[in-house]
Amino acid sequence: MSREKSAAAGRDKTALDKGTPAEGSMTGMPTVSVAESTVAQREAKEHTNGLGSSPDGRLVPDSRPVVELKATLDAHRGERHIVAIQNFPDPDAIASALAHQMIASNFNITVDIVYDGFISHQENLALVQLLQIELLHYDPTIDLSQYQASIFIDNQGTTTTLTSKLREAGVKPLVIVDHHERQGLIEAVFTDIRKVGATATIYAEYLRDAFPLEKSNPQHVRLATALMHAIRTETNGMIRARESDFQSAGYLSQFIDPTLLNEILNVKRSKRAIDIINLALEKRIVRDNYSIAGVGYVRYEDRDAIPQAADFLLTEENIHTAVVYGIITKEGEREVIIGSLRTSKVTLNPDQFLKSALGRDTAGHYYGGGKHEAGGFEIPIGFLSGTYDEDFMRSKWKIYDAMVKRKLLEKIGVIENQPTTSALRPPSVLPERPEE
Ligand SMILES: [Mn+2]
Repeated sequence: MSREKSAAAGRDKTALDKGTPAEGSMTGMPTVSVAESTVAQREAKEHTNGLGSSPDGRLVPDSRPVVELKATLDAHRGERHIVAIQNFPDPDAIASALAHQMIASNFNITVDIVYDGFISHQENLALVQLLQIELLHYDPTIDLSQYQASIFIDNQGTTTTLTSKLREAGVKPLVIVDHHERQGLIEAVFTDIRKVGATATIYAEYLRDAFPLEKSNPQHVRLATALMHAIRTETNGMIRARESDFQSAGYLSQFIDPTLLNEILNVKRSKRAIDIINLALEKRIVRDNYSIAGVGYVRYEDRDAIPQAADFLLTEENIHTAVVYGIITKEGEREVIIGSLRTSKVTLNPDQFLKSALGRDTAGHYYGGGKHEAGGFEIPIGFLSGTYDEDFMRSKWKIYDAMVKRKLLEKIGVIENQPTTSALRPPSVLPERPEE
């Protein structure tokens, strides 16, 4: 317990490393519930009636991280802070940052929530829009030196490219609140890193203990709804939740707007995304444990459904690699083939695979690339761009579909083993075969 409790207290590294001998005997436990200490602390709080110090000197309310957070923020009254969230913000980062913003406002601290990447998932866009959360997308015109301190929430500086930019601008880390493994890249004045299901769990606890929410305050209702959504997504719908996550969710449940939560969850399962996943299932061809699907024309807004479909195809038995692609259409913009690759095969390097399968354009740029376990590609349609009659659209898709499929199958090495056309022409892919 000592480890987790110290981590919960977030005081400093020495406290974390030392532990006391008496408690040390318990550190053999693989996981320790922070919630245990929370409950004990709450009992202590009841005994001591608030924030007074307890004579036994152990589980005093003052040891709660929120007390230290308050003191830290109090020492920085009236300042302007930046919350740096990861480059691809997820609900946990977004909701927790919002909670921090609201807590900091009690100390007249202005907080900007900034990310240096993309919000691409439909569900996250819905969260931001429905809950009226103001996120700033970093661009170089933002003068980072205007901030007196940086706050890292749901990350420790390793998953945001703002870390180095902030360092260069001389902005010092003040607060780190996270639930990932300790990464040690940056040091802050206040650090609260705990092994709980979500950062939102920690912020919900801060709120419960020191900044109580009110049901009549619509801002509070939105915040509670965002935090609840975060805990749910981070714990796979509470399946991986621990006691502390349930406690936080229990507290939040008094304030959430179920309709709003439902709306966010429904967007996550938007019909169009499901349709595209369905289409990928229908159109997929399976060769040597690879699953490949061309899904035809996809609206720009639904672009994110392509990686989701690839993720889904990967769940099929005996499939180690899935590729899904389609032609993205956007009014007034050039058409482009967008593809996603997902693999669970350790020896397959998505970057190399896509580069060597698809090659490069006349300017020498590769059409595709990737990282560990995932990759993507973009192939401009060029001269054939534009929406015309149905026949033309169908022919255009067939040509591109056949070409992409052929390149991938060649790379996999299955295409030489059989007549080209049979590999390219599973009935479901090309239902009406033109006479070529
Ligand atoms: Mn998280």
